[in-house]
Amino acid sequence: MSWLWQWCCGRGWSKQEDEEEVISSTASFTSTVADGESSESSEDMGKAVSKVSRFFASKKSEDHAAPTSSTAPTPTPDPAAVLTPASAPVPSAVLAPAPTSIVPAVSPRVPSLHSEVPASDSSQPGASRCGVPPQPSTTTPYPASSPYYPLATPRSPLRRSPRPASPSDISPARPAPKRLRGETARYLDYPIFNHDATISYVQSSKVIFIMKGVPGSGKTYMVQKIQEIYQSVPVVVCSADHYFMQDGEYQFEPEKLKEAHEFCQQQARDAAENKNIIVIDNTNVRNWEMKFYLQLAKEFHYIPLVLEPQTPWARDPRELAVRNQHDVPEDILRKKLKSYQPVQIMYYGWFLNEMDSENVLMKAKNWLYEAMNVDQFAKDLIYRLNLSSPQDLFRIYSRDTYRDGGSILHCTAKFTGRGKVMGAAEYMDSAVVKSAMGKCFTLNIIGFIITPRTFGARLRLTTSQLELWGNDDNEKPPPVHQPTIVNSVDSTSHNTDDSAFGMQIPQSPCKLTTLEVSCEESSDRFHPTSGKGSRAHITLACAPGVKPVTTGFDTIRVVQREQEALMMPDDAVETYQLPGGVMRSYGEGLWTIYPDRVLQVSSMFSAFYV
Ligand code: 2AM
Repeated sequence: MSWLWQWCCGRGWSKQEDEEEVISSTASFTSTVADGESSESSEDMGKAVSKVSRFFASKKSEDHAAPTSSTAPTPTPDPAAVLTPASAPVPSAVLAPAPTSIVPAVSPRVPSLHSEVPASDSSQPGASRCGVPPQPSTTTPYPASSPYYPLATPRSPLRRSPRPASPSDISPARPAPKRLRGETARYLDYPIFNHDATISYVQSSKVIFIMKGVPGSGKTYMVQKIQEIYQSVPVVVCSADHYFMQDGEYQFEPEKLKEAHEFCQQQARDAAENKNIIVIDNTNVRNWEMKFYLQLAKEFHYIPLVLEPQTPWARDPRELAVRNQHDVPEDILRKKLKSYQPVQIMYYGWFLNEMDSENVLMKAKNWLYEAMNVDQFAKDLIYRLNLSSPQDLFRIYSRDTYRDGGSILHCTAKFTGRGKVMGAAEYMDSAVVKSAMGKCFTLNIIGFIITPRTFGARLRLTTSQLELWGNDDNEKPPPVHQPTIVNSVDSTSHNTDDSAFGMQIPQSPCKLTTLEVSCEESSDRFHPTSGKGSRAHITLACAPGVKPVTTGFDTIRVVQREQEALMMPDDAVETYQLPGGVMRSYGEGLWTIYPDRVLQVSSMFSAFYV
């Protein structure tokens, strides 16, 4: 504990070295204890911190007002119309009220989402071939302060005061001058900080940033940057440290660490009701510490993004000891680095916000209704799934097979299986993947694939998306097993209404970004993708007992059939006209819809963390 005592008494407090010091140091305490270090040392820490607190109390007059966080007023509904397949006679079940989107404020430096996002990926084939019509957008300014989360950003009450250090208090081995914090700014080369389309998309979505890093690595500096850049939308910073802040004073009680973390979790849960951005500012040295927040993200439809400072010294204990603003000594940092677990990722992909997820599901469902009007399609699926009516199909398909209960939609770019899949390590370490984390991309949905097992949206990836594509397009699909549906009555137990694979989102701060874009008639209509990236899809729903990965295999089968069909006469493949598109049957229950228009939707490249 001598380091802390030295820090309190010997070095004095300077106004320059502000809140990062305090928060980071407490983060160090909390995770030190959480990491299972001796309770004796925690007690020592507690005593030392009490001394710090008493010292702060005597310095109260120097305290600064805590920075405020912003919050949203009652959101304004966006009258954006929901697009259905062109001139489709919509069955009554589809005539649900169009979802309204809630439009958060857009930062003055960032143009509107619709003018920005498609332009961000102008290299993509879809964007260059298809004009993107401008879409009206409304903005709602948010007030600058939050009455609800006074502890959300209470970083400045504790300040160092100028106090001459006695030479005996400072170890001569430890260099006294700190590195300038501005230096950390050089390593903030992340899309969430410098890519306008991404900033705009994050402002219009629900994102949870989970910080991970040992003290001194630049974590807290990143949090401050997030607050700065996203100040126009509700951002809530949650930290176990906030629990120990009482009336502007830090009062650490080691025996209350559990409560502190529960408090942090409650803060996050409260914020998850309606805030755009949640930041979890804990050290998260071990992965289980993030578990609650990842679960929260799934439950409340947030896109998760774990942020680890990429400063060159982030893993260098000697350098961290110099840089951390609270004098955590090298040996403790070394221990922390030893127990530091790399993030575990099940898969990487492009994730849609909840409003777009709901909207894409609804549009897809409309296409399914259209397909139902084709007698051959209805009969084929009824026969293969042993259904008693076409409507049963809507009850059969669901998103229940997803572990997370089928929350937001995503397109898997690379399945890494916690790093165990071949090529996972190379993929995770590649510069292109690292630099794309958190970046906004426009996805082009060019069709739908319907089989007795799966219902998927098919994508055509752009050049920059293909760079991130890591799945095997030539993977041999396993033998087809038709799902066993005993009878249509039993099947209703899978889903009880015909909106079974839709999402029920009563209110959301997310903005709808889906756009339908007309395309020129092209010669590749019936074989729009092949080779790299041709497996790219979004699983919309699966039949009972069918795993989502099957959608990818069904997509591979369709691509193979399309290539085979190229060698056949035109009329060899059954083709049916739908309002706004064409449907084809490739046999064995493989049906494909080729819409006249591409459905563009924004997404964030991130990961499914475990
Ligand atoms: P999906 O992309 O078709 O939905 C969790 O299982 C997620 O990982 C699902 O989204 C699933 O497929 C994807 N997935 C599972 N196993 C996979 C595999 N072997 N290859 C590619 N994606 C896989």
